[in-house]
Amino acid sequence: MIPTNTRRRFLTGMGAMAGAVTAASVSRVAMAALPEPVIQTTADTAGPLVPPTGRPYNAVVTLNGWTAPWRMNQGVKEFHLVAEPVVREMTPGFKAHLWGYNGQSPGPTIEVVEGDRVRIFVTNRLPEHTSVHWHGQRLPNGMDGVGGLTQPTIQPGKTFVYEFVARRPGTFMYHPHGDEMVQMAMGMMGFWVTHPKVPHPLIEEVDRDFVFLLNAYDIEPGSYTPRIMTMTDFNIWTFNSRVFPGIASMNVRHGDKVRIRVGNLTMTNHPMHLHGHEFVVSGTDGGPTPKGSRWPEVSADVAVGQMRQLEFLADEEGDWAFHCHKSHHTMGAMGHDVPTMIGVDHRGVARKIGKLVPDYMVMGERGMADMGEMEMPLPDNTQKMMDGHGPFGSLEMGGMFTTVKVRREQPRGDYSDPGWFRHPAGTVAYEFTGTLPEPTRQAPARGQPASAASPAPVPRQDVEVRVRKPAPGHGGH
Ligand SMILES: [Cu+2]
Repeated sequence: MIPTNTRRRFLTGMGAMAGAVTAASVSRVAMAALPEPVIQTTADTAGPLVPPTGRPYNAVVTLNGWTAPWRMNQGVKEFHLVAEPVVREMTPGFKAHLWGYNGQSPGPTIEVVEGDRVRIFVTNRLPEHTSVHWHGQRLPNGMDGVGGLTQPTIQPGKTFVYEFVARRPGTFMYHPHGDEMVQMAMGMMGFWVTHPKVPHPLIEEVDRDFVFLLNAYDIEPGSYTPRIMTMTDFNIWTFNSRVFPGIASMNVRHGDKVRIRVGNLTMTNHPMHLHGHEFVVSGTDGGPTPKGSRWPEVSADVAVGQMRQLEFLADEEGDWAFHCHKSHHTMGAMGHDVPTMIGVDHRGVARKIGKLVPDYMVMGERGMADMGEMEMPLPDNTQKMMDGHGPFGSLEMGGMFTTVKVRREQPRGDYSDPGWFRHPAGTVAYEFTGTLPEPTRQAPARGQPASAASPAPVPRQDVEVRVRKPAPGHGGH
């Protein structure tokens, strides 16, 4: 493991970041060498990396990530990626030992302009070989990064150079194509955005452009390193290797056009769902979608290996949930072989077991919502299940979940978190405190449709709970 405290803290603000890409500050000797790799030491969301030179564009913001600085070297944009073991804080109190690039997992977002000639140095500090595949790019075959097929793999300690022109504007990603099952299970991936060179008929200019990757890990409670052989039963579901409440909110100004670019490098699909607004899928990793193919949605499935651009007008104020609609993917670490206990009253049993096992607790007899509230002893370094809290209490979310915060007072270009929404008086769901009438239970008269029956009240019956009892025949024990 590379100790993070020995690393220079390169990035203290946008000024420092801009400095790293100013060619004038690089000496002639340094120009002949590789660009110095820039290492990120936090999982915070860095602001947009406004290009100091070249064509201006509206820079993207990577959720709980950052954008790789570059240097211009005789007309070529040079980047330096370092594949290495990293310690990733997935949420405060829970760290994972992953593999990534330049200090974090995922690696830095690479952001360029259509037509840019790009040179990427990749140094391998992993204990095994790797390669980098530039997912979705048009490029010479030998730059495609498939170890064994288009190049020899990059051995530990070696540096390879990839060079190509970013021909197609759009939404891309990068990941290894050498021992990729292990290396992606360990967190090796990153985002890539190519902005159009000139206004494009199918690529709208937006005010805010957020990017992140979907990833999943299998980390035993109390441990640090993902199990790499897991194929389907992951327990940590993340946006950019973060779990809610560790995932940053997407903070926008009321009336902003917003684009959210999502790529999926997990082993299953994720229906991404936005509250309070409708979006269109304006593009995929294959390019912008034709206008005639766009229809309003509030959920869009992102299948394995796919990328989607979701675009909408943020015209409703509030804190709007944005999450995977598979409920298991928003609730966090748990065993799934827990029996369903809803409706089973086992208080008496719990008291008896509690005398023998003081920490014993009953789970799930009224549903699982209690999990979000309770203080349960957990091993160190464990993602708490359903740990997120909001202004009205526990959110019972702990995975692929965040919010889009839409505010009138959010300044243009300001990405800072405005805090929780203050709802105007009379606009929050409230408790009804009057008396409840007895429910009317309809019994259709014989030979009559239910709608025609007079609403004769039916006496209330308690719900029957069937409890499986042990079969007889154990008398001999
Ligand atoms: Cu999901």
